[in-house]
Amino acid sequence: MKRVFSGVQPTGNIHIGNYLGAMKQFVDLQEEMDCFFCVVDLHSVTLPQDPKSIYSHTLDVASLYLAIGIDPKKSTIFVQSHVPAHAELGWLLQCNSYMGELNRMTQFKDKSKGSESVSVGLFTYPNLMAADILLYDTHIVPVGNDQKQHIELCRDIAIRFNNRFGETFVIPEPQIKKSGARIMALDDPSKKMSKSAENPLSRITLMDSPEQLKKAIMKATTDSEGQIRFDLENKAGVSNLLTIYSEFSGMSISELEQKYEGLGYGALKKDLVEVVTASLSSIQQRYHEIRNSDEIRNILKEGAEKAEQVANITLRRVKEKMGFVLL
Ligand code: AQP
Repeated sequence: MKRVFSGVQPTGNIHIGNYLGAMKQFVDLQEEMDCFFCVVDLHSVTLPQDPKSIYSHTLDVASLYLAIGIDPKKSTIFVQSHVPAHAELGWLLQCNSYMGELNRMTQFKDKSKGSESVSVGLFTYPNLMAADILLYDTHIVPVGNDQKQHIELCRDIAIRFNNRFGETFVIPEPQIKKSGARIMALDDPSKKMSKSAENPLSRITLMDSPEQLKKAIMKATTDSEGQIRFDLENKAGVSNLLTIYSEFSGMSISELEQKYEGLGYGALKKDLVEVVTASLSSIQQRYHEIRNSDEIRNILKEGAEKAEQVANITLRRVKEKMGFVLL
């Protein structure tokens, strides 16, 4: 059976970009593959974080995994820092990768831009991410478009390691959706929707009330043309709204273009508010049932035990190949 690994950082409220680009795929994949879904808390401290916020967002993300339909009987749900092998393999992979290749990572350039002091962890983030993936002999990594470059680096590191030390790692493939893999910010469709963007109206989070999401959608940047058609280059804002609408409703973009022919942006936005509100309300209901129950901690404990068993076998194999004395 093929293996799947993916993770979400507890760096803020999960937005519809995280959901449509990555998490929604997790639910389908668990039916046919052996899935490991992680809350990647060690990644979240690569930028300064409030400890209270990491604590609560870690439990939020885990609860959302369940609320969107990930079944802990079918998939392994766990927290990265509960499995020490991630940090250990991360170090070994740092020693098997080069400054030059990490320097080319666009996420590092974007996230370090304008900061006076940048953590070493932000620079070596791709090594930890490679460790996350490679520890589980992962075949498929479902992610949004922004993680494509990191997965390519993970593959390069794994292939190089296999060539140097002999067959050790499974070489993973990214799974990036054709539509919805890069949901753009509502206030500025030239930027991707992000948890940490300053303007809360730039995103819709899975926990937004109907009033909050209505405000963000009705204020979303469009253009002055007034025609509802998909054109990424010239109409990025409208195209983004059509993508979100299509992903939540299941209607194709061309069906939507026909439906709104001759109508204005107000009509499109008003209907989109309804579609998104309806989709999020069932997730929110289940989330509130789970978030404050004991169930979530038990699931994370079982998940960590299962993940650790698999991860430790891979880590031992790596250390053996590299010449470490094993007891
Ligand atoms: N805008 C997006 N559209 C589609 N997919 C997206 N993802 C992130 N943003 C979008 C995908 O969501 C998964 C989890 O992301 P992450 O927690 O690793 O965070 P990130 O990629 O660094 O982006 P965020 O959510 O905006 O967080 P911050 O603000 O902390 O950087 C990944 O599969 C990602 O591709």
